Amino acid sequence: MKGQSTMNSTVAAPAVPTAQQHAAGMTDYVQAGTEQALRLGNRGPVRFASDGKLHPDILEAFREHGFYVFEGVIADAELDELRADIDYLLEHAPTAPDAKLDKKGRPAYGREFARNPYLFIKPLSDPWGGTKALSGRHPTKMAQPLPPADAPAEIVHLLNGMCQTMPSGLRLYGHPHLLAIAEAINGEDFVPYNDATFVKLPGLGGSVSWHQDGVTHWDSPDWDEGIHGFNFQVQLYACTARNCLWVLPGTHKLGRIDIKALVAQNGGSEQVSGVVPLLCNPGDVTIANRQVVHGSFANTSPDLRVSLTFGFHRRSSVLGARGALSQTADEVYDEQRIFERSSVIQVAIDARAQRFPEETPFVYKPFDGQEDEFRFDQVTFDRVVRDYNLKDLSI
Ligand SMILES: O=C(O)CCC(=O)C(=O)O
Repeated sequence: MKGQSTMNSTVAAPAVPTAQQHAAGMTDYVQAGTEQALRLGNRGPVRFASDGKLHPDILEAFREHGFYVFEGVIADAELDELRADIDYLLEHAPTAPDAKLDKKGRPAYGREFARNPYLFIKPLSDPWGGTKALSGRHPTKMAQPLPPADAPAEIVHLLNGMCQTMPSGLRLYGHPHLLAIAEAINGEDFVPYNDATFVKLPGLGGSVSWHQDGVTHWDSPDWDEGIHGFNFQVQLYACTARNCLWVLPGTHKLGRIDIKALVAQNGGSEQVSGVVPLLCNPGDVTIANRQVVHGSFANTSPDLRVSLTFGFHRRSSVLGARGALSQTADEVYDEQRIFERSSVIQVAIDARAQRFPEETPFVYKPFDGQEDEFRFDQVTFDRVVRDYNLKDLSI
């Protein structure tokens, strides 16, 4: 139905913008958000204090705003390996969600994995906004500009399972600075959450509607700002205000936010006020509290964004919790489940040590003394890493 008829008038539904109109409509918003983001002062290189722990100033800024941008974390050589592995996955993707072949007629990559490595969407669409998907945590819909006439019917939006689909992804999972950050935030016995790589193709990439990530612990008597953990995003390309993730600073401390009301107060516009873009150069890494309100717009810019996104929790948030999001409610995260999923970190540390022998490996305390049982080789990969994401610890 195009418009809503009343006794005296017809109210036209908002016109669907073309990609060019959508991009033009973001110009002022992008500029204001960029200026505000750069004023916050929560960005810089990873720094450690004299005790070897993450610098307390960084933790304080993260706790205040709910996110932080670490500059220049991933060295160029490692970035090249990550980009090459992503290119391989995109090059060998099935031509459609259920297709068996890739665009060159070869068997599509990854059909042997229990969880499909690829999630497809329609170009410039918002797959989750206003739906019940993912526990209904995206209550409003973003604008879905008209894709160009020659756009493919479906494009890759997410890549799942970087520890098994990308050798460089497994090694990244063992990065000593990233794991030191996870330890500083969630304690020595920190545990993994999940991973998903957002691919925002130039002029085609979809949006992620405003949401908070956590779904299980909002009413917990132990609720606090860190109970739903945090996510890293490792950025393989520059993130501009037009293609990047935006967050509403400080909202991780406020409990569950009424996102419908937030958008309604904004006249129904997706361009919510007060949110800021996570501007990055290639090799920068962001952390975002999973409770902070965040989202991203349809990518009507000419720039590709690839964000390897993976999170960590406090062990206490997960132990005894039931499955949510990608996991089913009949799963209970007991000691064994946590041990098995966490052992991927230990294998990743060893895979990394074999590739970068000059680096000092991270010591993951829950596996201190058990390293030899988790040395990276094909047998261990098949035992520990293959289909590891069936055991994600989503809350
Ligand atoms: O990177 C994006 O565009 C969305 C990321 C996101 O929503 C998330 O990690 O929960």
